[in-house]
Amino acid sequence: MNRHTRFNLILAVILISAAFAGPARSAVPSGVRSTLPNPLQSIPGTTADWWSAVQEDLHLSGYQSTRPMAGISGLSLIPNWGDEGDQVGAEFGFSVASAGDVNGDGYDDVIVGARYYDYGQTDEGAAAVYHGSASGLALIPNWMGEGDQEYAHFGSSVGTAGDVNGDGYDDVIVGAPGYSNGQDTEGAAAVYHGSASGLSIVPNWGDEGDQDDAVFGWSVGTAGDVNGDGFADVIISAPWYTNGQTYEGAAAVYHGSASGLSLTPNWGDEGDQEYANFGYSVASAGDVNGDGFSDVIVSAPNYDHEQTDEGAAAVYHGSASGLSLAPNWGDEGDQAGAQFGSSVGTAGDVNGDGYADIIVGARFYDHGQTDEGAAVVYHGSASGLSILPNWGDEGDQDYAHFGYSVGTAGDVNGDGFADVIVGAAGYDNGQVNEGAAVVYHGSATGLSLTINWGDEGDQEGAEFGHRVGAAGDVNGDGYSDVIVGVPRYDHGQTDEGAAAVFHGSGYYYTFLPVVLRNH
Ligand SMILES: [Ca+2]
Ligand SMILES: [Ca+2]
Ligand SMILES: [Ca+2]
Ligand SMILES: [Ca+2]
Repeated sequence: MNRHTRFNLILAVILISAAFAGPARSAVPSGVRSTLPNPLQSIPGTTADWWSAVQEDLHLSGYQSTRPMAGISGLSLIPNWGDEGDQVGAEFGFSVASAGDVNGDGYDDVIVGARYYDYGQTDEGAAAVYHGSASGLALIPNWMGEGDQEYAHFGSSVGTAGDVNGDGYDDVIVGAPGYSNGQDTEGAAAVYHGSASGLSIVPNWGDEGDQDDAVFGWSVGTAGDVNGDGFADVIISAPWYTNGQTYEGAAAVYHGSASGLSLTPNWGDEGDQEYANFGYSVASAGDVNGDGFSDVIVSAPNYDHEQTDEGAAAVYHGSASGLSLAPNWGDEGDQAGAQFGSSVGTAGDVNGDGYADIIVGARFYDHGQTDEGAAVVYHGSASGLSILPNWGDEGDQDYAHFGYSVGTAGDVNGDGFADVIVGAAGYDNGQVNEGAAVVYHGSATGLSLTINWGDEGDQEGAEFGHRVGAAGDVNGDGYSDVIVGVPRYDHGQTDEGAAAVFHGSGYYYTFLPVVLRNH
């Protein structure tokens, strides 16, 4: 990373409240299906230890390959792009996401957060955006923003905001949950508009938690277009918000318009239970009921309903007037301490029926192994999401924390069915807590029962897969790409962190890499 721009927050506002009707229904399924094996060994022709093979051996701090390297249909087996924090303890890659297409050139761009980055202020945090091109992502950031306040932790969460002002350029959103401006650790979030030349240097919109320890901005992202007005909306959480119950948590949605996001929330809900941490993970759910309005998903991983900290997730449907005031769907972990909802997201449309599906992680789920973790997918329909999961998988290793991160992968193999990606930040396979990420392909009958792609951190404590997500299509070849965060990666600096992007494809590749050097 390098390049520095200033970050100043626009002010204030409050979180709306409404009742969070505790979701009901069944649980994480009793782990059918495959395991989290040695992902690399399950794929023919794999070269393990990608990072040492590609990055360390080439002594690169950033690199970009012009062609997919060895691989099979779907994602490349080694990264096509990577960058590092280059600062001790920066934790670059703590958050990663598609930035959408911020400069409107037809190539999707990515955003990476480094929550403890210092550049004038200790642990102010930073976020960096890299533009896509026919040859893949830029070697150095095209844009960078910082917290400019000690311990603001800017970049703890990042995401595309969608196109909130409808100008044809996607916008980005960044959370700074440690930000203080009148209230200690109230937290803040900022949105930057895209343009033909890229993102604005200064934020175009911002809001704060306005309550001590609310930690507003912990989770941020596009909400899709919940009211169908053609402008994208955003969702932001404050999982330690208190309004009757200590640290119940809250989430808020702001509608877009030709002039940008609303200055006050258009929708909000709360956990209504002490320490539920409602809003720990928030995301667009896609359009799960196919009515043309985007829906959202919000989790409360410490929600109790017969089991302590079993966790819950709730989905709210969009409409011409915005999101429903009460959840239209919900489910729970049904196991003490499972933390169902530790991560949530749209799964895309994994079975191609025209209804978006969702994915939920439960990082401490046990089913044979302690804290192995699990992830489950629910299919959408005209009446909304399935009551029971349609797919699930588990870590099958003590403390693997499978489901630590979850999300759509886009369509990495171009078969018309969306695929999903799951991170297991605590996975061990030679190195303790190296972490792993795996992808499952969609089909007319839903997700694959076995893993179609996987990779590992190959360094003790690297936590590969701490965050995972679709990268969009960064090289414009028609196949979706994915991004993986490795926030504890060391390569010259302890815990500097790294991020890696893998390109999708519909072919079998046997090319040797062509690498452009950064230094
Ligand atoms: Ca672009
Ligand atoms: Ca825009
Ligand atoms: Ca909908
Ligand atoms: Ca579907």
